[in-house]
Amino acid sequence: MKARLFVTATAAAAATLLLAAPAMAETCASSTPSQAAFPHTPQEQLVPKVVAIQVTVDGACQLTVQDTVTDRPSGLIDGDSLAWYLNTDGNPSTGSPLFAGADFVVMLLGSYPDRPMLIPYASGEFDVEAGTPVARTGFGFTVNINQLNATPGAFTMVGVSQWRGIRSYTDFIPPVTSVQASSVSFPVAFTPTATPAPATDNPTAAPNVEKPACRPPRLIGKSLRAARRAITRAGCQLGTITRPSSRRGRLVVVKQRSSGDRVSITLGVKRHR
Ligand SMILES: [Ca+2]
Repeated sequence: MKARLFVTATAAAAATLLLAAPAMAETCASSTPSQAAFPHTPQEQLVPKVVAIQVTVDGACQLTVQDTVTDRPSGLIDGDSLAWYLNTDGNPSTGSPLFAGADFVVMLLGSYPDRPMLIPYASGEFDVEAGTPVARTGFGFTVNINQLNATPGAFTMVGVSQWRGIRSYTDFIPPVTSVQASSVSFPVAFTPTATPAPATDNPTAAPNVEKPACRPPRLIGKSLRAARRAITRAGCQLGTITRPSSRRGRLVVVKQRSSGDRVSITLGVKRHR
């Protein structure tokens, strides 16, 4: 898959650098609306190109990122791709060292133009297998902040576009000035919600606590992708993912634990007899 080629190209270099432990995610129930725009002059005067990125945070924890693209009136074609590398935990030392501490990348491929994928950074690479589809918005996407292990404050972002044309080229937003990509920054403000209080017998005692509809499904033996799907379907949130040090073989869930509506999982290598 092209996505794997593209995102693993950086993995070898990234893996040599030490990574700090991921920050604790905080839950967003409502966010402060904000907008940011990043106009861009491509490094090469070729068409098509991205001439701006718009970022919008609404009041309901939805983040929308959209490129303004010229000369692709019918959308992306096979061989084009747009990517947005997001540092969502406020920590440049977690995530991809080559993409300014990006903890996630969202990729929109010309070969799958209606299906942007949200891909987490884990164990030294962007883990395509753990990718989940998110909603497309024009040449961009909309995602819930709670899918991003977000810490309130500012996100940083590196935009990348690849174009298939007479001469194919890759363009970075902001322009690359060194071996590592630089990034733009925009506010993602929300007040983290406290852990829901324990349920009481009197349902009127805690009117502000929304009872999670989550009923944790059984995940043992499932692949990460299947587990992720089951967790979403059950109205739960995926918590921490613990991975084995060796990634040889097929990874399946070997342990799960729930806390509130979050289900954390431990992956292990599936043994064949
Ligand atoms: Ca980070």
